[in-house]
Amino acid sequence: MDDLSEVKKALGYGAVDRFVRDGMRLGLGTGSTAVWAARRVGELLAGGRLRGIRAVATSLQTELEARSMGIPMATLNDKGLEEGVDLTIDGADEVDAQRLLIKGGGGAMLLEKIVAYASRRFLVIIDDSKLSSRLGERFPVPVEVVEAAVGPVIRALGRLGAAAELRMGARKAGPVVTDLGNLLIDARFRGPFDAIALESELRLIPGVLDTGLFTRKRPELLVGHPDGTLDYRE
Ligand code: A5P
Repeated sequence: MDDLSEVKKALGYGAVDRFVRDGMRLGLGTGSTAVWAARRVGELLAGGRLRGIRAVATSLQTELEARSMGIPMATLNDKGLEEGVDLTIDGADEVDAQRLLIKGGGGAMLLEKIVAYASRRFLVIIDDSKLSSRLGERFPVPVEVVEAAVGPVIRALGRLGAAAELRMGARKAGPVVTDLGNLLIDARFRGPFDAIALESELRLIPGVLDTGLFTRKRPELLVGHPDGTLDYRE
């Protein structure tokens, strides 16, 4: 299995088949890997092999995909979800040996973090290219900001040693606007950083809503390899 999209599909399907059970409240992640988990849930529900699911989407992408498959959708504000969700299945951009994450390549990290942190179990599904010896070595840290704070936040990130730039749309003029109506700044740090301290520091900058650093909830991992095997790390 050398096609990366086949590995992603195996991860999404494998995660659902191993961990999703009747009656669960589920968080459905965002991106080209997590979308396969939503598709598998939809397929099992349609075939009557899974029942009683209520799902919370982490993005418009996932919401549309899940609704098109007939998955019953809810929000964390709904009756019956006062305790959050049982399990969230989501992807990531980088995962280090301590299971600290960079997410937000798809710009959905704020909602992803809200749902992940409201989950009893948080399962991250990644192909093995996402395993990182130093967080930030390949992906910038995404920072979601209100529009009025773009300039000040870019300058504050510069003072912290990052090359920061506003994320621009592809096939859309101007910047990417998130599902929550905000803008994104990608911050590329040249050297190693303390992700836990950096997450806290960035959130203190006025106008920053959240970042793609996930350091407060260590996920379970399902790692996919090019030969098709999946490796579960608790
Ligand atoms: C979305 O904002 C991200 O956090 C995704 O979960 C992450 O970028 C992984 O996406 P892929 O599975 O498409 O690589």
